[in-house]
Amino acid sequence: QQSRAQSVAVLGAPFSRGQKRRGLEHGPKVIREAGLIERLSGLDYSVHDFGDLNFHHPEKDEPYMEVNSPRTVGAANKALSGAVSRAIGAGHTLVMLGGDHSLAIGSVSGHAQQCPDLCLIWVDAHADINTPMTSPSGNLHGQPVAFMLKELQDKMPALPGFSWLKPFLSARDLVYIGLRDVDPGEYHLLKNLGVQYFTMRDIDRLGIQRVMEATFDHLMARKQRPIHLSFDIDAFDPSLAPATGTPVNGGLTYREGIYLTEEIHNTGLLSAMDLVEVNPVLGANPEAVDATASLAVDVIASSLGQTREGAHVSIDEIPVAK
Ligand code: HAR
Ligand code: MN
Ligand code: MN
Ligand code: MN
Repeated sequence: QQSRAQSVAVLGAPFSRGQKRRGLEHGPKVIREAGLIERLSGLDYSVHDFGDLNFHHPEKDEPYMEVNSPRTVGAANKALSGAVSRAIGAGHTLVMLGGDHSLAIGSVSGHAQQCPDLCLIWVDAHADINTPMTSPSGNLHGQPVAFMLKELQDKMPALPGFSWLKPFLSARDLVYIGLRDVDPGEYHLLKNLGVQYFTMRDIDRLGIQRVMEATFDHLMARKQRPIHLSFDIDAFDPSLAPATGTPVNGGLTYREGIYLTEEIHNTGLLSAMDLVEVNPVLGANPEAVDATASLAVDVIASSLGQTREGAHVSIDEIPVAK
């Protein structure tokens, strides 16, 4: 346990075209301003801030079928995938700051390039597994998981902007936690593929401790493997994370969220994580934005070893009195 990687890479992805509202492109900035780098440095890591990616937006990007901005989202994720793959290949534990959740396509695929046996823990109010044909909104941030799954290959149209991507993940290598707003097509897919998921109702029934035990039992049954944690801030209750685009009542408490991330750290297997959907433009006031950004920092720090118990920086002995 506690096999702590010595270096963390932080990569900002100021991108919002996986959905229709403005503001998510400022996510990385407000999460940094909430003190992320200082907090991680305090955990005994060498922190490499890779800055923010500079996304090139194609000028004309007509919807394809009902899907909005496919070329823009595809190109951004291709760039992100390469950057994530390089950072993980260089030995860093990767933290990706979104941006909208369509960015998980690039983040998880880049991670999988280096770690083909990774597993994915998706913490979210939403399942984000719509295909372009089942999506009620046409927004790609509601679809990233569908692009990853091998089992859905023949359900996916050839979207412009995505020819670089091959599905790379099996449904059995994925666990959801926090679901409470699942579309009919998504529910069908989850059941049909036999995906392991824990809704907020399951957390009510079992408690977060047993949910985490069952998550690791499911993913590590055959062998230990690297974890990708994709954390959508809207998994939290909107009272804690108000500055986000699709809040849903009845979300994770602060303590459930922190317990979840502490347990992920305790596996010693976290290899990369996303923190997405922090939208400072949608906070009702500056306090709402600060609360959401500071919660994001707590989630990241806890995933990387900040504990409520203490001792996240080890000292050798108590200084003697002078
Ligand atoms: N399920 C809906 C759709 O596909 C809304 C999901 C998007 N919201 C998110 N993703 N924040 O987690 O459009
Ligand atoms: Mn999401
Ligand atoms: Mn969500
Ligand atoms: Mn402390």
